[in-house]
Amino acid sequence: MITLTSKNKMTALLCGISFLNLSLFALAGEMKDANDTTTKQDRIEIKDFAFNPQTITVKSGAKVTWINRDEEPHTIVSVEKQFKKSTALDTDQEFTITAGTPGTYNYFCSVHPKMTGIIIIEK
Ligand SMILES: [Cu+2]
Repeated sequence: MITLTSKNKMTALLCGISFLNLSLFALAGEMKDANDTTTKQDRIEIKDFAFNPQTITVKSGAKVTWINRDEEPHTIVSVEKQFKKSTALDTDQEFTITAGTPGTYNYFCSVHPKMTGIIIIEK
């Protein structure tokens, strides 16, 4: 049985702290990795009542993600109902679809129908 002297307690505490730091580093590393994978995704930012980029070309099977950077809610609705429409996206909320059959997909925001965008899906 080991009795903790105050020096030992300090060492134990320091070990605890460095362990915590290590896990924080590990966590930060994982978060960075996660960000790296998201940058590989095709992202469309919704800002100032517009889709940016307005036209995007992606490969079939790729994920397309919209993120709302406005304070207003926006939706993503396929003109010809080629994909499931989104719910109203709040600020910083995302919506992702997987690009399917190659073709041209027009979409708009049902809250502000003047907001339109195009996804071109290639093979
Ligand atoms: Cu909108």
